Amino acid sequence: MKCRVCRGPAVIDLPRHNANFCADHFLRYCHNQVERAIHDHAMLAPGERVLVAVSGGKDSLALWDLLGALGWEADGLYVGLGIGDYSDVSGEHARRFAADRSLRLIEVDLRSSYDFDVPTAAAVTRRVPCSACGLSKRHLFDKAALDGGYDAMATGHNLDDEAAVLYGNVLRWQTAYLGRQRPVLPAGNGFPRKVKPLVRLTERETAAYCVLRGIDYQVEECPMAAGNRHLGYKEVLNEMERRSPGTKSSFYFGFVDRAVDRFADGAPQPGGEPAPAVLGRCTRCGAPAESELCAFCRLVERAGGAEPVPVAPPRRRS
Ligand code: Q46
Ligand code: ZN
Ligand code: ZN
Repeated sequence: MKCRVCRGPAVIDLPRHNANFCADHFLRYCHNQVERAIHDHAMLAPGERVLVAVSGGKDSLALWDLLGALGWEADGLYVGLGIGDYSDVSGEHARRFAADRSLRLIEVDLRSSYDFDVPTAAAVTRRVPCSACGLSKRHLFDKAALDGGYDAMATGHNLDDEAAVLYGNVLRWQTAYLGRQRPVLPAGNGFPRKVKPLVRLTERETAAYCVLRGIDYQVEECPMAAGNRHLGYKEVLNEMERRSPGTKSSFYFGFVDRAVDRFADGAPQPGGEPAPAVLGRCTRCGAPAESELCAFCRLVERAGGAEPVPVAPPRRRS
């Protein structure tokens, strides 16, 4: 197996590009893909400050590393979710990455700041943990980005994540979500700009990037991921990709290039869905809200101070 560029020994094969790369040219490939995503979707302008949502996993640490390598001023934000050992180890990886590179990591801990954690919130609300978790992360990311005056909030969503979410939204024709599934969401209405610079890389590629760059990351799977539909969608898409390399990329980028505008706010909605509500402000925290309190403050009302529930040990990734 030889590198497509230099003909030296290759360390990775990328069937969807019909290419193999040596370590140096694979790292260059990753830089190029991220640069192209940022450029093609006008995610960031020169000199802008970025806040990276850091989980301690491969994608967010690869993203932070890549943005730095490409010259962006990027700080990290880690949210302590209180998911037992899984969160403890994830936090350690995030802190070590930042300390080793003298980067700034902002930390927010759900338990110490809001008196609840994700397992407790899931038990109290009787909803899947990812629902309370996603809601909390979105709220705290938005708040930190706005409070810190960052120009954009960057997340480590990769091509597999985006294709799986798109697949799920199409299966259920969730048109409001489809209209928002873009690699960049502009700032406005109390929200910061949100960008996904890894959309051109798969999770196998971000894992390989971390290994080649010597980045230690959380390899365990979140113990609360069971019931998360996206894992099943990823399996289906991986099988299709195996049979026909390039399927994920053409599915996702075909949608972004040719279909997402059809689902944008204001576009006629299939099934006569009502137009999205105009948001007011949360009377407690000032975040955008559909009622007196925003969804996060309502969650704090319900789960804050509740008896903590035990957490199952982490599951190793298959
Ligand atoms: S951390 Fe949170 Fe994920 Fe765990 S509870 Fe679900 S959303 S799976 S990225
Ligand atoms: Zn090479
Ligand atoms: Zn609020």
